[in-house]
Amino acid sequence: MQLQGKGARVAPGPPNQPRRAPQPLLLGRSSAPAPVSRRGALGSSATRPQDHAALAGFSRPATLLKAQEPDHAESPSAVIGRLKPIYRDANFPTDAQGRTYHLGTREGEVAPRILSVGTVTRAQLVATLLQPPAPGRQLFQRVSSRGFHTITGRFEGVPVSIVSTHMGMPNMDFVVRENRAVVRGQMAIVRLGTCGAVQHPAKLGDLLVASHGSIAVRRDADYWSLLERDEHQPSARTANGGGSSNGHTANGHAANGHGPAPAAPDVCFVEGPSALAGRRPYSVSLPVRSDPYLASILVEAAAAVVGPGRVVQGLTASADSFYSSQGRTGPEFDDANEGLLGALTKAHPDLMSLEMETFHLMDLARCSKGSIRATGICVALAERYSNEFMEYSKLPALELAGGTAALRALAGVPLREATGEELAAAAAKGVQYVWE
Ligand code: R1P
Repeated sequence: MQLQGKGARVAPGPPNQPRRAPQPLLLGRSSAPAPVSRRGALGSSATRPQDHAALAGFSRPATLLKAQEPDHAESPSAVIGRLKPIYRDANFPTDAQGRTYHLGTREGEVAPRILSVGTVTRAQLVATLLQPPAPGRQLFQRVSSRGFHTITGRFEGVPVSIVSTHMGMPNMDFVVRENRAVVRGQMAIVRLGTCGAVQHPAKLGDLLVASHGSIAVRRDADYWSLLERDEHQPSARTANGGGSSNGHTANGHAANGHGPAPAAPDVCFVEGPSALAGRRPYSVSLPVRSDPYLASILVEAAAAVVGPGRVVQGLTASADSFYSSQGRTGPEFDDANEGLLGALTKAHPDLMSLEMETFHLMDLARCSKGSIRATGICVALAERYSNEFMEYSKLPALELAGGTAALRALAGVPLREATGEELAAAAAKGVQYVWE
């Protein structure tokens, strides 16, 4: 799908511009969602031998280790620098304790209300707002071998988890799917990130709530592949021999002798009998929607924390890179992205921010058969329109402000509880909840 115009928005009646948020939207959703679809039973025949010799502290040959490997039920769980367990089920790997492959958590350790943050330091900072999950206990904390941190406690009495998600949509995929697998009943997930503000009224230090949903911006490598193919068929690419070696020119005009390219200069396509045939360097998805009620209480909570003048609602764009797909330019690479930001704000006047994860969170929530409610809030760390970057020392206070708002929204959103059947299955498995 290519850069496209407005008209396909699903969100209920958003305005055309990012806007300040003096009041909650009051777009409540009361209908019960469809039952949660659970994965099949664990324990397929697919076991995977581990080469433990490569891990720190083990110098014995892998063959010897395999022979001495303890029964999987006693294998230690996935923590940094330790022996890894045996995983079962190549389709959705978990260890004998039911711990997921990348996040390393199991049922009972993750609350149905999850705050997804980009960094470990943000997770630890926002976790200072939590109380212990149960009297006499510490906050539950787990670090997976892949560096995902999960912290579970209570916020205003409600069990919540904070998960450091790292960067990009693939990491969001791990976080959403693996947490979905270890939580029963409906879930709510809010992403608290940082972002670049792309236009007014969003400005440095504001809290930007993606209540209009998200689009995805992806670099299409085929564009350059097809350019290369055209290089080998020059007669197919250009009729007059003009233009740059890569098929597009500095002024945004098509290099095929067919006149100016369309208004968006990132759209540097070559027309005519060319392998490129109109392919564009970036694809932009249709919007996916935010959970309207969750977003509305998040806006309300954020406005209560920092004041309504510091909260903006609108659309966010999640890019598949920090650089090219967010319109950052430089001489080292041919990214053909000089006009990307302008094209995005032209096609989506309510676009307020660029970041890298919210789209995938909302996309998976949309596909979760009603089992996940999701939205996102970001601190505007940069202004792309002025090229200003916020003083970094101001970030922790804003992370705490956004974290407070997000935790309040998570604690306040109604969720369908696990069914009796689901709870019975958990009891049969001997699941112990860290917040009980
Ligand atoms: C890029 O620097 C990272 O910062 C933003 C982007 O989405 C990307 O993950 O969010 P976080 O601060 O949550 O990581």
